[in-house]
Amino acid sequence: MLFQFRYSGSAEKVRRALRQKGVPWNTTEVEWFNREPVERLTNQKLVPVFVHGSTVLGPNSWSIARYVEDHFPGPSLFPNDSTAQCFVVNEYCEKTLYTLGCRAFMPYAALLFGYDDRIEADVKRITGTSREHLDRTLGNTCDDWLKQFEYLDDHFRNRQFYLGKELSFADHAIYSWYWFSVNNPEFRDLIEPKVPPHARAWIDRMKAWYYTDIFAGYCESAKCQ
Ligand SMILES: N[C@@H](CCC(=O)N[C@@H](CS)C(=O)NCC(=O)O)C(=O)O
Repeated sequence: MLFQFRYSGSAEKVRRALRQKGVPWNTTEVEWFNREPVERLTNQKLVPVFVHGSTVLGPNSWSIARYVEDHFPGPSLFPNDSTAQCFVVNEYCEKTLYTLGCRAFMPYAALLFGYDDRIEADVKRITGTSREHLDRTLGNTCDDWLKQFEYLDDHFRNRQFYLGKELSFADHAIYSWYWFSVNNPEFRDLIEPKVPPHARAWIDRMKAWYYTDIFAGYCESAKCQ
């Protein structure tokens, strides 16, 4: 069972890891303003949390991925001895790309969470600034994302996936924060025409392999088997 916000980039990483391992799963959707199900279980308010039998993991997508790798058969999330490489990439994603993702997505959050006075405080806590400022500086956020793609574009010129020929958790880690960002339609319209071609091709491959549409319902285990 995966406790998630369906729009969370960290939850998307976990869904993709489960999908790669061929593990069927169920989800419990946690409401932004009522986190009781996850609090009851873990005494804290963040997702993703993964429950397998009596094991409760999270809120940390890396530790969930490690557990899934060790407890289920199926293609490795860390092929060819790449655990350390994937770890380093994931750390970069959880800092740099997470920050950019929140700047891109949070101006749109109220529309998804439902408007509530508490949203301003949450946006401030998570991004350090106001929704209005994030909206006004969405173009800068787009430029900062494109800077990440400058190197990645070159990297993907001759590689199908981050490590080369094989899909790994590094792909899920990078892609999931891009996916999170472009769930804000205004941000998507800004960045999509500008993503350089090799990065674009990689995004399209990631998207074709697995896609969570947060507006048309989200991944159910049935769809992922
Ligand atoms: N960053 C952790 C997960 C913990 C976390 O930051 N969770 C975010 C989901 S994107 C969250 O629950 N945010 C809600 C909040 O800050 O109120 C990971 O590596 O997976």
